[in-house]
Order: sequence, then structure tokens, then C-alpha cells
Amino acid sequence: MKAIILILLLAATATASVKAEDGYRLWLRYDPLPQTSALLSSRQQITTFFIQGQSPTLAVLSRELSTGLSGLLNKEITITPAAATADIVISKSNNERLGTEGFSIITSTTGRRQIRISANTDVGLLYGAFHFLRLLQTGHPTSNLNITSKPGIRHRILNHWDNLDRYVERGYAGISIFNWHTLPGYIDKRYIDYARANASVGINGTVLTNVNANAYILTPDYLLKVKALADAFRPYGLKVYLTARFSAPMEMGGLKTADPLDADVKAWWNNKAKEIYQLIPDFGGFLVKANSEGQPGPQDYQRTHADGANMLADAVAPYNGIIMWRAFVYSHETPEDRFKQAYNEFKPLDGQFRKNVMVQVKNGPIDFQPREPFSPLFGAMPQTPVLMEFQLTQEYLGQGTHLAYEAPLFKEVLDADTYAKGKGSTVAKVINGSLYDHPLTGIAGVANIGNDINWCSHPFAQANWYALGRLAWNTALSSETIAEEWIKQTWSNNSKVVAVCKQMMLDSRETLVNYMTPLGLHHIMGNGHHYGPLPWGKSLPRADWNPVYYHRADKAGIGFNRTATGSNALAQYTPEAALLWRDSTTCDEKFLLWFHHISWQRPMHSGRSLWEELCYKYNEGVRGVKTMQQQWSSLQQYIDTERFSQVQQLLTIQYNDAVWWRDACLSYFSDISGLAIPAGYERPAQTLDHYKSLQFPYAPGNGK
Ligand code: BDP
Repeated sequence: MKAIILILLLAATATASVKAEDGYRLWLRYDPLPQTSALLSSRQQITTFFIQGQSPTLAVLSRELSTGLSGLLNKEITITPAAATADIVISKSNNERLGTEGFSIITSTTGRRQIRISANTDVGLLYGAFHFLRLLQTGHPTSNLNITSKPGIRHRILNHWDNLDRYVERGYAGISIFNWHTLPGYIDKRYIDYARANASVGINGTVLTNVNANAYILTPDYLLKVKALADAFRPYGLKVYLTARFSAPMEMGGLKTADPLDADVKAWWNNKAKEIYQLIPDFGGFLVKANSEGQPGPQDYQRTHADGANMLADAVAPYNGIIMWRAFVYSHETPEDRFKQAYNEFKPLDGQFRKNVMVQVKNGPIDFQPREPFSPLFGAMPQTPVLMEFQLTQEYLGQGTHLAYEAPLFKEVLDADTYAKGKGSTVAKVINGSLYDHPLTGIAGVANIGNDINWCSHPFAQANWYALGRLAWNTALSSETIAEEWIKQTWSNNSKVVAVCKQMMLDSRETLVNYMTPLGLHHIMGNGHHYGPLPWGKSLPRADWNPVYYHRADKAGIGFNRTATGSNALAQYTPEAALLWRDSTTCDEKFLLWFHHISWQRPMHSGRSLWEELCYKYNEGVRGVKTMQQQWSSLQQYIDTERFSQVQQLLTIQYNDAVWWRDACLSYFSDISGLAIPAGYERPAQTLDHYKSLQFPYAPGNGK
């Protein structure tokens, strides 16, 4: 009996030693490091640090280093006034190679052994300190450091689709963290932790408001609120930006027009810019969605996107502001393939934009699908800086409930070759400015952040925020490296946890593609909310909002013919880039139905027919989620109960959703093709009518 009690007690202590966690601390947990030898040496060697100079940024740095080091090394850390006796020395350098945000970290062994973090600016030092803490947290030995690092992209930005009433469009993690009602008087601790998290991964800008913009943000009272946030974020190197509603001069200024060439309109924006910069001298500028999905814009006055962008660019230019003008435009009045519309509108405007305008392009030609070919605009506008827009919030990737690590998606696009200036003209080189020699460069991520206790709803969704920052800093980092860093900081340095989580993360996006949109299917999600399958959807007034527009399945086959015999969207790519997809027999099968209408019977590389391959892929997707469930279960003893159970429950939802996706899509495509699901595969549990009858009137993120 005693023995049993003892065993139970021991088991209880073992579980209790994995501390309860709510995920709030993100990847900045700073729990004591395991006592392995390499780290033990850091522990023994680091007791004091010295910071040269004083500033709000250095004060923030000092706090972070104290908290981080004392937590990680589990001992008292003190600041010393004497550089000579410090274990870590933080000081300014004058090193052109580091630019305005870069840093170096060197373990110096001449004289006293010291770790020296240097940069040309305070914010560079802050980035260096965060990087050093990352090295410690991920178990990197510090005895022989010789690192120099600087960002490859200048503007590394989050786009919040947050409304002033705190509703987040496509938000799955609660309401907005920006509480406009209590600003400017109340500075929520969250604002500070948000800024810390961003600085820790090098994100240096945030657009606070939704692209479907509300002009009210430009009123004097609200600008004071924006100023309060800007002041809170400034020490962290985080600039604020706003979305500009193009019709604001009418709505807020009482003008009769918002025509960008009208003198009064120009004057209104010039004055507005002046007013903003008086309050916020380092205000970043505006992000604009114009003449897209019902938003006002210059075309309302027969002006071009360039006319609109340039008018705003002139207003912010005296203060070094920038305009990020979105290319996400399409119109149902144009019978043209939606794929082609952004390119058709923007390519002819190349060379017409002011120097402080960037055109912001979504990664693919349609809309943040689980897999898209890169947008043909990348590489096609040599005279215009083009900024990449990724979506961290998983609108089409299972939203707040599916585990989908997006770095492989980002990398697939960044590494794609546009051939714009011959082989090796990758999308990464377009956006980091090196291909066409543009100093103005940027990456934006549509934020997946809300006021949920763990910020992003799914514990693994934090990794997408993390990955955006790390890739914006260095597009060459691999998905694997980023995952490994994040896991070690967020979950544990334990090698089993790292290996298993990494595998789960790296496979997750392909698994999701398989159970949602394999072989190049796209946009077959539920109307409006975009959750769950709706391949039969054809009820919306606009053709290009309906799934049947995208998959074009009929008795003969499936897929959208975008070759010369179809919409010829392929002609928007360079011939070399198009080569990858042009011929249906050699087309990369991952993209096949993006570009070709294929007979159900066509043999695939596997030897299976297209129909059989589709069945195979959907089943692979379901199998992939089952595997993730098993992988996660194997980690139970290493993970705190709260987060373990949270992920476990979400994986169950994801599994059920994957089965639903498979069964709904295969039932429908079987009905259309007249082909039965081959023997050996599980049958759909319900009838097609049942799947068609499902309604989700209160699905999140899509209107109130
Ligand atoms: C779509 C979203 C919509 C956004 C739009 C955009 O469904 O809510 O407003 O993109 O990017 O993906 O402007």
C-alpha cells in the first residue's frame, strides 16, 4: 500500500514539475535553463552587465536583459557601472556594415572574458540583446560567439484588420488588443508585451487599423489615442501606421469630393499629415485599400491607383512617411479571370509611383489560399518597390482551430523563381530590393493577434507571428530553423519535444492542403466565413465569390484552364516561370488544377487516375492529422497540462474537420464525375445533402 502511495506521489510531483502555462508569455518565457554543460558555463560566467548610455530604448533593453538573464540562469543579475568588470557589455559601435538596425555579438577572450553586444543605434542594441536571449533560451553555447546580423528588409510590419469597436475582421483570437475606448489614458500592459514580442523578432511597424478603413481614426481625439500607442511602442523600435479611408476628406472634412487631383482634397490630406506628424513625429505612413471590394478610391473619379497613391505620398513625404498601396483589386464587372486582374491594373502603372510608395501585393494572385502560385506581379514592376503581404491569421487555413505552420508556405513563395532577370530572380530578391536595386523594401503579415490570453488562440499559431518576424529579418532562414527556435522557446528544449513538434509543424501545411485543396484546388471554402468545405457553392451574386468558379468540375474533368486555350493567366509570368506549369503533363502536380482542366481519368505521376489521386490526397490529409494527434499524445509527460490539453482538443476538432472536408468534397466530386470512391477508402458518413445543409451563421471573423 505504502509503495503505491509513494508511486502516486512521485507521479504527481513529476507532472507538477511541468508548470501551468497559459501561453501569455509567448516565446519570451525565460524559465530556468536545464543544467547542461554548455549552458552551465553561461550560468557561471554571467552575473553582471553594463550598458553604455541612457535612453528609453536602453531602459527597455536593461529591463529585458535583467528579467531574461535572471530567469534563464536562475540567479541574481546585476547592472554594473563599469564596462571593464561586466560579463556582458552593451555599447555603441560605428560599424557601417551593421546599418541602423543591425548588431554584433562577440565573445571576447582578450583580457576579461566578455560578451560584447554592439550596434550603431539603440534599437540595434535592443535587437542584439533579444538575439542573445534567444541564443541562451535555445541552448546555444555562448563561449565562442561571433555574430553579425542586420535585417534584409527595411519595413517589417504587422497589419491589424482591427476595427475601432475592437471587432477583428478575420480575427479568431478574441477582440482587438487595442482598446480605443480607454486610450489615451490607459496603457494596457498588453501594449508593452506586444511591443516586446515584436521587437524580439525584429518587427518594426504596425498598422493599427483595418484595411476596410474607418475615417474616424483620423479625428483629433482618435489621433491622440494613436499617439499614446506610438509613445508606448517607440522605445521598442515599433512605428505606427494607419489605414487611410480614401473618402475621408468627404466624411471627415465635409468636402464634396475625394478626387486625388482636386486642390482642396490635396490640402486636406496635407493638413491631416501635418497634424499627425505634430503628434507623432515618427509616424510611419498609410496603408490603403482602394477600389477593392467596395472601398472608395481614385477610380471613383476616373483617376488611377497611381494618382491616388501619389497624392497621399506627397502629403507624408515631407516627414519621411511612406504609402503602402494594396494591389488586392478585382471586379465582378470585368469578365476577366480574377487571377489576372491585379496584374492587369498595376503592371501598366509601373514607373508612375512616387519614390515613397510601395505596392503591397498578396503572396498569390487570388487570396491567401492554402497553396497559391506566386503573384505574377512579383518581378513584373521593376520600377516600383513591391511589398509582400502574407496572412498570419488563418482565414483559409483552419482559422483559430487548425494547426498550420505557415513558414513553409512563406518560403515556397519567397524561394519561387520569377526569372524576371534570368534564373535566380527569386521573389525574395524582388522584395528585398536586390533584384531591381530598391532601397524601400517591406514584408507585411496580416496579424493573428487578439485579446485571448495566449494572443493567437491556437498555441501553435504564435509560431506564424514569430516566423513572419524572423523571415522578414532574414528570408534565407529555413522553416525548420525557425520552427526549432520557436519550439525551444515556447515549449521546451527537450530533444524529444523539439523533434516531435518540429515534424508536426513542418508537415502541417501540406497535410492541410491535402484535406482542403489538394492538387491545385482553391477557394472552395464556405461563403463569407471561409470555414469548412463548400465546393458546390454557386449562390453568391458575384461569379468569382463562388467555389464552382474556381474548380470548374464537370462530368469530363476538373480545374481552371489558365493556359493559352483558357484565360491565359500564365502569360502574365515570364516564359521561364510559366514553363513550370504550362504543360499539363509536366506541370508540378501541386499546382495542376490552378492551371489546367484535367480529365478525371488522366493518369498522374503516381499511376493513379486524377480521380483516384484526389481520393488518395484527401485521405492522406486525414491521415496526416491522425499522425499529428499521435505525435502530440507522445509528448504528454513533457508539456504542462493546460497547453497539452488545449492542443489535444484542437487537434480533435481538426481531425473531425479534416474528415468533414474529405467526405464533403469527395461526395460532391463523385456526384459530379459519376465516379465512385475507390474501394479501400472510408466511405463518407453522411449524404451529400447533409453536407450541403450545414450552416454557420455565427462563424467568427466575418462581419458582426
Ligand atoms: C479577404 C478577406 C476580407 C479582406 C480582404 C482584403 O476575406 O475580409 O477585407 O481579403 O484583403 O481575404 O482586403
